[in-house]
Amino acid sequence: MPPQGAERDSFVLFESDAKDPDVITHMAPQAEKRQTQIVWRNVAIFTYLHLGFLYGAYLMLTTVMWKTRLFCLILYVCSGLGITAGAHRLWAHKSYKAKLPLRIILTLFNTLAFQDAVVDWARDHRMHHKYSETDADPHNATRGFFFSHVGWLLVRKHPQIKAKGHTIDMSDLRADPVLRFQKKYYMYLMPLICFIMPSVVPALWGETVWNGYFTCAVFRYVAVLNGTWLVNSWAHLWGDKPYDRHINPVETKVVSVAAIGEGFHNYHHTFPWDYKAAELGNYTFNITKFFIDTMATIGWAYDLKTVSTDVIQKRITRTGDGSHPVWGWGDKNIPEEDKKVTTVINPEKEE
Ligand code: ST9
Ligand code: ZN
Ligand code: ZN
Repeated sequence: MPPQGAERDSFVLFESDAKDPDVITHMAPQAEKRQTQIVWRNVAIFTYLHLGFLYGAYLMLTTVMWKTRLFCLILYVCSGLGITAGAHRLWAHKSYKAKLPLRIILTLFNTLAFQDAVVDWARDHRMHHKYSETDADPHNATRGFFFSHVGWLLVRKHPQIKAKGHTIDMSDLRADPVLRFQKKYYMYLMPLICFIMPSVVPALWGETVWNGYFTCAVFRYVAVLNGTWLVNSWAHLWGDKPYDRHINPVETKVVSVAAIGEGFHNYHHTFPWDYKAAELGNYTFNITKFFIDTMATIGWAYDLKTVSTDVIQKRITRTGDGSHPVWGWGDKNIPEEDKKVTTVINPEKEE
């Protein structure tokens, strides 16, 4: 039963509850006709960056030194971790806690990724979970692949985002001095860490600054952006839903590789507080889990939250689509009574 009256505004939805008609009336209505105001400055910047990405890819395949290629890969993983282990799992979801040295490292990695200050990123991301697939979700995937991938960064935000924004409590992150420092000096830190440092460091082993800029800065930056955006687009459109078939997010290994462990999105939207952002967290597909586990062994990451196998199994049998490799419908271990209470959507018609 969702809370009533004023309390409802701070009620965090479990997304499958969105089927509840009482909750639906409370959620942001889908505007029949949306007025989109294109931000041409962003269109120009992202066009330039993507052309630079293509040129950087050409240099990566032809003239750059092996050390530069390796450095580019290391920067991809580090900036990726700044988003996955930092902005996403640590700060937006608080799925684990981090000691000061780790918070500083993740803030540096996060600035290397240039996806705006953590407090702003996490505010949009908390909106994405609370108001998933409505106009108050910044990258509402019901508006199609392009909008959820990059289009949402090319237009003014829907008024519902600003109207519902006050329901998101950000006081925890605003209280962190490391994040306050990042936000305050972002316009200096970001160009230095994301563009200047990756361009000049390769000069140490004889690479040109030109090559360093187009590969380790532009190519790497745009690659990480697209890896991230795929979680909003592809991972909300095409794949299996073993944990909750009522929501749009899916499981996709392709996106998991690009997004270093963030493609298990049906699981993540079902259990957003799990530090693995996946049920099993196989290291090949979830480098981020490997990183957090490693930090935990040296004591810099602690209070890692996860979900018990029992709870996951019950959820799979109650709301999954039957595609789970262990507890899918083909599994003899599923109790008959669980199968009886399961509704089959669009059942196959008998000839
Ligand atoms: C980028 C972000 O790319 C990507 C995020 C992706 C998230 C993915 C999540 C998936 C899970 C994790 C997977 C990780 C995988 C990683 C893989 C790595 C290998 N609540 O925004 P403004 C209010 S960034 C409350 O300007 P406009 C607020 O008052 C790329 N209030 O709106 C605000 O003022 P302030 C680099 C809100 O004017 C005011 O509105 N960055 C909220 O409509 C104005 O806000 C860029 O390119 C809210 N949520 O402009 C910048 N939002 O902030 C792109 C707003 O002072 N962005 N308000 O409080 C922009 O240029 C603009 O935001 C805009 C909208 C044009 C898009
Ligand atoms: Zn999502
Ligand atoms: Zn999330």
